[in-house]
Order: sequence, then C-alpha cells, then structure tokens
Amino acid sequence: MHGTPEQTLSLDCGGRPLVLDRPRIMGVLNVTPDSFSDGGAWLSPREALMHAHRMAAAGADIIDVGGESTRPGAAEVSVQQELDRVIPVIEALWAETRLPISIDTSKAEVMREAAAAGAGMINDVCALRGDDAVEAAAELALPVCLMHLQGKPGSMQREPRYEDVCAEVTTFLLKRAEICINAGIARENIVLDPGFGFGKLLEHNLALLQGMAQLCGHGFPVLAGLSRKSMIGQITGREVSDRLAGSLALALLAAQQGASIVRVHDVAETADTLRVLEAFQASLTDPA
Ligand code: 9MG
Repeated sequence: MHGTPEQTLSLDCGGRPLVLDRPRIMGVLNVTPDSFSDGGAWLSPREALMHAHRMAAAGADIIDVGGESTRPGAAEVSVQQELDRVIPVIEALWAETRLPISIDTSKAEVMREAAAAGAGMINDVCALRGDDAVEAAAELALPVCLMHLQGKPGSMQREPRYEDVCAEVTTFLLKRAEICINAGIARENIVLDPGFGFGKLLEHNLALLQGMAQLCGHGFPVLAGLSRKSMIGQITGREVSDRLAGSLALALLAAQQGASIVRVHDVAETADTLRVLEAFQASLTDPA
C-alpha cells in the first residue's frame, strides 16, 4: 500500500517522519541476552548503540529497540530491568541520530518512559492487550504497531490452530484497531502486523504471506517481520546464523505483497534487495 503521491501515508514518530512512499526498513536492535536471532550479541548498551549506528549508515529508516525477548521460553523481565536496558540506548539514539526510534514492548510503563526518552513509535507484539497499554498509547499519541499473536509467547508454538488463518488474523487485527480508535488512538497512527511465527506453523506463515494483500486492503500500513525466523529454518534447514538468503527472499516477497515496513536484522542487504524491487517496479510503469 504505497499508493500515488497524493495518497502517500506518513507516520509522525514523535516529530521524526517515516514516509511510507516505498517499503521502509526497521532495523532490529535487541538489548537482551536471549533473543532468538542474535544470542546476546547486542547486550550492552554501548554495543547496541554501535550496531544501531551501523544500521543507520546501511539504510535503516527506523530502529526498533527491545529489552525483552519474545522467543518461546525466554525469561520474563521486570519493568525495571527492561527500562534499564532500553532507556539509555533510546536516549543516546535520540541524541546521536535523526532516525525515528520504535520501542518494542508490551508494558505501559516502558512505553511511557521510552517515549519520554525519544521513542516515536510503539511496537507491541501483544497488540496493546496488556494492562493500561491502550490508554498509555492513546495518551502518548504515537504510531503503534499492533501484532497478531495466537496464545502466549512461552507456549504459542505448541499447537497453533486456525480454520482460515488469513481471515482470522485480519479479523483480530481490525478488531484491535477498532478498540484502539475507540480509546482515542488516531486511525492514521495504526500499523498492522500479521505476526509471522507467533503462534503459527510454516503452512500458516506461507498462507499469511500469500494473503497479505487482503490485510493491506484495509487502509492501514502493514509491517512484516520475517527476518531469520524459524520458517526459514524449516524451508532451508539452515541455522539462525545462516538465514540471510531466506530473510532477503521473504523481505522481497513481503514488500511485493504490499508490506510498508519490513523488520529486519540485515539492513544493508535488505536495502539492496528492496532497491532491486523498486527498480523492477519502476520499469513496469515506465518501460524503456
Ligand atoms: C519484536 N518482534 C519480533 N518479531 C516481530 C514481528 O514479526 N513483528 C513485530 N512487530 N515485532 C516483532
């Protein structure tokens, strides 16, 4: 849903615009010891910050800072632990870059503190279903990404079941969007995310990718997070550290299907991949 110039959507991330005139890249910055994809490589705030600068230079359009892993079986962290991890990083990123910053959290208190430190978007894998989360997001008046998740992070992969995964995910997200709008969140501040890998088997993830146009047709920008996910391991047999090619293929497919934002670990490679797609799409409308 990139539309004509008159229709171009833009998210105002706390004064830092994220213009959705082409698929945008959200760089993942985990400040956690146990994220599934990078095993603590970015644990210290200093290292996290250096990595964020590398992602910015490589073409990231927004940086997503997270202090709690959403991997199945990951340890829960307290509000204070999460704040201690993310706030120094957000403050430094705010001061040292011009990029919008998103906070990956489900906790209302973390949303508020992160926004005060400079975060301009809320990325919640629980779609603001936590205590006080909708109220906090409405009060902060920042863009929010509402993600679908079946079950709970700890047990979501046990036996996910759907009759029609695309219809059920779409219905859930539109219902959450309606609840958010009724609570005072502006419609233009809502981004939807089918939640690849969150309570989904490979067949569900592939159906969602195929059916993404259905989700994109409701006027909300769609975010897709597929980078290094286990579906790539299931298709290719590769370990997390060896899923770059699979991640790029999925970022390309998601963007082609209409995703406005792709959430990725490998920013430089994704930027090149999306440039190729953009050139190809431009050649369709402007043939030689
Ligand atoms: C935090 N996080 C991990 N995977 C994600 C995904 O697919 N989407 C969003 N919005 N956040 C994610």
